[in-house]
Amino acid sequence: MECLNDPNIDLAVIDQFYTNFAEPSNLAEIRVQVDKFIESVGTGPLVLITSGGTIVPIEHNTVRFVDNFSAGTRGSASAEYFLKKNYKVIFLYRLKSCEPFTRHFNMSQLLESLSISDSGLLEVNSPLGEKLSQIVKDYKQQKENLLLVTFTTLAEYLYYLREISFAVKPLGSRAALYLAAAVSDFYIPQTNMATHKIQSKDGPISLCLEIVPKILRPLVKFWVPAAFVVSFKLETDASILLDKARKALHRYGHHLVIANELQSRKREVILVTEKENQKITIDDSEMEIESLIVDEVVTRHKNYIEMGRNVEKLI
Ligand code: 9Z3
Repeated sequence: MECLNDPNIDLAVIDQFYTNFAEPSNLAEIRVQVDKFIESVGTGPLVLITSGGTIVPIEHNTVRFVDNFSAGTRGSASAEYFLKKNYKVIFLYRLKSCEPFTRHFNMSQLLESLSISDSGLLEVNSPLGEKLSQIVKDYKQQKENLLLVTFTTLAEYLYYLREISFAVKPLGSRAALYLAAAVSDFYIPQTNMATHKIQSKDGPISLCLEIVPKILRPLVKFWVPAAFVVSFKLETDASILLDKARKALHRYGHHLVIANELQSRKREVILVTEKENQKITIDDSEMEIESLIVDEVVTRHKNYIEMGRNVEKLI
């Protein structure tokens, strides 16, 4: 355990951990897309948002897997608010979880709102019509500023997160990471995994899941050392939430932990920094808490960039 305190060993432990998983076959292709997107950033800010839950397969030819509750609401809503604040957004999200813009309606609502006129033209009816035209406008205006990358498994998430972090590193403090995905803390090493669908005729099974090391540590220290990093801490027991959030802040040395409790996460969060705890609540059901969270994060990110400039001037 001692060796984990040595920053160099830390990286070696994580690199070793990655070898438990096969590299996604499209990793290089994703890197090309991300690099191209980053070229378009100019001198403005960029945020990498992670969103949705990861799956942990229990068979190589996966029929069954361990999943979690995350719907990707926090990440997808936040992406839209960052775009409104003129950020370029890389949205790394779980396939089939909520996406920016399309999250506002589902396919049946869309079909329900469409009709075909006598002349054969497709028409959109109220009440979705008005909402839809605003969403279409916003989407068309922002689509060049948004890059979508999907993952499904924990392994894909881990590889993409590391690769995209390497790609955004040169942006220095202009890059922010907003880690809202609900990432599994447990995994099954490939060597312990059944190749084919496990047969029920063989009787009950027990699963032994190993602990996923905390990759926030190498991420903050090595992958994106100058970026502004925001993580989320989720608990179901409110009495341990703040303590766990503060411990995460100290352990990883990043800038902000946003603490939320499962049941109240859409109405209340607490921003935890070295100096203070700031509670954000909403009671107006029309409002999304993400708009207030993103306001705060953007203000803090701007101050962080500015602080870096002032230090540069002094040197
Ligand atoms: C969060 O806490 C997110 O706010 C939610 C959003 C996943 C609760 P939804 O996707 O929910 O809108 O349904 N994300 C981070 C959860 C997490 O696993 N954090 C790790 C931890 O708590 C640290 S990075 O240990």
